Parts: sequence; C-alpha cells; structure tokens
Amino acid sequence: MRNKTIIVLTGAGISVESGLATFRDAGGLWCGHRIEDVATPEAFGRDPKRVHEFYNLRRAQLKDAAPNAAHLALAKLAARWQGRFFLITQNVDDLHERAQTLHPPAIGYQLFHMHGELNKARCQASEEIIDWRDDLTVATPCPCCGKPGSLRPHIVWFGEMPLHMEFFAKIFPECDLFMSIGTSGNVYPAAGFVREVRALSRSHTVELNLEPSLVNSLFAEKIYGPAGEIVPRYVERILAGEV
Ligand code: BV8
Repeated sequence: MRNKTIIVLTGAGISVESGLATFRDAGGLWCGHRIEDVATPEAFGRDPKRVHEFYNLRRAQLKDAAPNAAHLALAKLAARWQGRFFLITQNVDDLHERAQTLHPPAIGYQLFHMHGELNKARCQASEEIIDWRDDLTVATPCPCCGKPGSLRPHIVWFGEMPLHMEFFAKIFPECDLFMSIGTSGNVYPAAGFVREVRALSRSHTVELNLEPSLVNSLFAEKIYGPAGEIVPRYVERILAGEV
C-alpha cells in the first residue's frame, strides 16, 4: 500500500470523543433544534437570529474541545504517508487541523471541509470568506463591505451544494484505500462517495464506525467501535504494511 493514494471521509462520529454532539444520536434533535430549523438557507432567511445563536453556541463549544486519539492517529498517518492523502471531512469543527499541528503533514496531504467551517464567516454580498471565531449576529458589520447583517456562517446547509465536489470526482479514480470514519451514511452526496470510489477505482474500502452505517454493505471491510480505539489500531496496521 506504501506510496498509494488514501482518501478518508470523516463525519460527526469522529468528534464525539472530543465532546461534540452528532446529528442523529440525540434522536434527531441537534442541540435542541430540528435540522430544518437551523441548517437550511430558508431557516436563515426566516430567523437569522436563531440560526446565528445555534452556530454561536457550537463555535463556543468548539473552543473547549480538543482533538481525540482518532484525529491524532489520522494526523500521524498523514505526516508519515509518502503517497497522496486526501482527508475529506463533513465536519465543520477544526479538530483535524488542530491534530495536524502536532504532526506536520507530508507533502501529499490535503484537507477538505466539504460542509464548510464553524470558524469562518462569509459575506453574502461579496462571497468573501473570513476567519471568524467569535459570535455572529444580525448586527455584526461585515469587514469587507461594512454592511450589518451581510455575514452568514460559512457552512453548507441542507439544499446547498457541498464544496470541492469537482475536485473529489478527479481524485476518486486514483484511490487505493477509502476509509469512512464516524458517519451514519444519512447525508448525501458524502454517503455516496463509497459507491463512486468503487465504480471508478480498485480501491480497498473500509468503514470504521460505532455501528453499521446505512451504506455499510458497500464496504469490503467493516470495523466497529469507538473511533478513539479502532482508528489508531487501523492506522498502525496501514503503517505496518498490513492493509
Ligand atoms: C445537496 C453542515 C444538492 C451543517 C451538513 C432536498 C433538497 C436538496 C437536497 C436534499 C433534499 N433532500 C435530501 C437532500 C440531500 C441532503 C441530504 O442528504 N439530506 C439527508 C438528511 C436525507 N443533502 C444536502 O442537502 C446536501 N446538498 O444535496 O445539494 C444540490 C445539488 C445541486 C445543486 C444544489 C444543491 C448538503 C448536505 C450538507 C448539510 N450540512 N453540515 C452544520 O454542521 O451545521 S450535514 C451534517 O450531517 C454534518 O456535516 C454531518 O457531518 C453530516 C452527516 O452526518 P454524520 O456526520 O454522518 O453524523 P450523524 O450524526 O448522522 O452520524 C454520526 C455517526 O457516528 C453515527 O453513525 C454514529 O454511530 C457514529 N458514532 C457516534 N459516536 C462514535 C461514532 N463513530 C465512531 N466513534 C464514536 N465514538
């Protein structure tokens, strides 16, 4: 497998052991909100104050979270991998970045937030993306155009096109190992990536999750348990040339 191309897809489950809630383990409620009330463009148009408060809460929670053993194991692999290593996350937290500061990545590593980032805001007038780690409100003046209310969270909401999709279509054919970690297989297009990789490449596919996802049957290998335990073990197997 050495010098081959690895593609990893992560979801909310990889951040659970860092104390961040998933989307569906709370019985469909997400920090007390229904997804359609806080994570759609319509919700933002209808009640921007409520949506800002939802993301302000999660941005604040993120400050108290730290990367866990699963994030660190992937960072260690990315630091030592001689081939190309693409980490695609559905998560909007910055725990992969923070893990990578402890293990500076090798040249072939790229990280993609396909659903945006909590610590970024976007001007709705200019589309400019701005680092943003504090609260956002409807009165916050936009640094680029000065207009209050022009900033939105740089998050891909339901019904919006995820980021970097054209690039992903280019790398799927060269994949040799596709790892899906901590995702339920509920949300598309991410849940369909394993099907695309299988159709376009001869990649080995492995699902590492607490429990079988909705697309578990599409994976050649399945390993279940807490990410903080199963991901470091799997990374050691890759580095030992056993995968
Ligand atoms: C799109 C940012 C099309 C928000 C997110 C109507 C109109 C348009 C689209 C649709 C539609 N109806 C359906 C769709 C498609 C829709 C979709 O898939 N809906 C689902 C709910 C049916 N998708 C979209 O809308 C996407 N856009 O399709 O655009 C389009 C086409 C052309 C032109 C324009 C548009 C956009 C989807 C992105 C939405 N934004 N996030 C925010 O974060 O605030 S998605 C959100 O769900 C998160 O990113 C999250 O990561 C993602 C997926 O969830 P998971 O990560 O899998 O989390 P989940 O809780 O589900 O599962 C956690 C898993 O971890 C579980 O399996 C659990 O067992 C496991 N776990 C728990 N603990 C651990 C663990 N595993 C390991 N260790 C542990 N300790």
